[in-house]
Amino acid sequence: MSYGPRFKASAPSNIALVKYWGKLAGHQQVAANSSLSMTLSSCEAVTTCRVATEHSGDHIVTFSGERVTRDHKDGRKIFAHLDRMAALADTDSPRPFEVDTYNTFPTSAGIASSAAGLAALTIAAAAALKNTACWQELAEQGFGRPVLADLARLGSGSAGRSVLGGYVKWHSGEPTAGAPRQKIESLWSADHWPLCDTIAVLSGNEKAVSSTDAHREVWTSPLFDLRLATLPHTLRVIETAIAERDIAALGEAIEQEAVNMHAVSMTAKRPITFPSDRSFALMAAIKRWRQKDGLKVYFTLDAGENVHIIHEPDQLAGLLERLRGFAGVIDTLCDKIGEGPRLEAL
Ligand code: 2P0
Repeated sequence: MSYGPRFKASAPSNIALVKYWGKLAGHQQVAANSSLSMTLSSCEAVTTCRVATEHSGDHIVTFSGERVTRDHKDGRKIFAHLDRMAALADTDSPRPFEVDTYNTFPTSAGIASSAAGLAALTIAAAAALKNTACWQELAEQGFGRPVLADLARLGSGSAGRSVLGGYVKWHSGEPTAGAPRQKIESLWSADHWPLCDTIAVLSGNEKAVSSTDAHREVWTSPLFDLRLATLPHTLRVIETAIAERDIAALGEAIEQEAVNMHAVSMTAKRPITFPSDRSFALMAAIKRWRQKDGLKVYFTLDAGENVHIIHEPDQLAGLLERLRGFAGVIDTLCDKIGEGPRLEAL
């Protein structure tokens, strides 16, 4: 098989401050609610991609150094997304991609690996299709950031937010025939307020239930309607706190929002509890460190047991000192808000 030039996209993960939790029935990857995240810097997926010059054969995918197939658990979303991207080629019939991808952080443990992975894949595949690593040229050829974000969203909901940098909002809403895309936009760049996300890794293990499965269950929780009704207010509080760089207001709101999301899953008909005893112990300790020691740090959790701790940079040393002595913390990843993906030709 012969291939065109190779392109490399690096896309960071993101941490949701207002969570995407639940999808609207009857649509493809349309969120039940609007969400807001900060795009990170160093927890990222690095993906190289090139497209075949011929129209035969299947995609070739290497994930963390291992070849994966269409029916492999790590391959399914990737192959489905490559089929989607291949169908966007200017040519009559799709051409297969060759992809090599890895994450710079532990996968499936509460750090949004599919967000980073599907964002990087979307950008690298678009670059390969259009034979350019220039964002401007990509935009001129129909792959501007909003289009790339929306394509990534089809691969994995949270991936749409990782295509942009800074504080990113995904506006949910029933798609209409004239505007089938979801709007995903950066509300503030990273330098508006350079917050840190220090991730306490409590387990490097894969979680037992996937986010995609958990999304399906939310509708069976008696708390879900209440969540949807109160989220517009939560979003307003969090957006105002970011606009005013008010860490106490932001922190209190994101803690309540994270617990709200997990309460929905824990009260579903098939209950799912992502936080472990260690997560709950650390969440309690974070509140104690705040109340007793004046440390200005706040937790949030994704669909996993690891705890993300949001704070301003001057709190890092005090936080690390406490995390070092905390039972169950096996690693600490110090990340911060960043400007989003990078793209280069190899
Ligand atoms: C979020 N999460 O907003 C929420 C909070 C995890 C907890 O979006 O089925 O992997 O691929 O759209 O994006 C994780 O769900 O799910 C997620 P799919 P995804 O970041």
